[in-house]
Amino acid sequence: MEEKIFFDEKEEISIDRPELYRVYLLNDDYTTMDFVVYVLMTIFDKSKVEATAIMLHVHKHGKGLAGIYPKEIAETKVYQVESLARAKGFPLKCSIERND
Ligand code: TYC
Repeated sequence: MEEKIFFDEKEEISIDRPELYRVYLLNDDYTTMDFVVYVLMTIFDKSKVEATAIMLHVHKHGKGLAGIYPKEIAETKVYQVESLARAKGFPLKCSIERND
């Protein structure tokens, strides 16, 4: 997304802003609450209090926002979550949505 910023009539610069994507965690019946809190703290840099609140929101409502990032970083977060979960035998999944 390119945005032009005008300082006065003569001066003009262009800034490239990356498109941002929301990474959601999805609920399931098998991943433990402790593991979801651990994922939110280590991969999404949440405090224990924030991570617990997000995990409980996902548990109750089906999905919850873990973070908002440029596309490549969002995709990397999903890869990190899902491969760590798989390695531990959990079916935890994420989804990504453009943050319009
Ligand atoms: N529903 C899971 C349980 O009862 C906990 C859970 C929370 C799983 C959030 C996934 O993204 C998730 N153990």
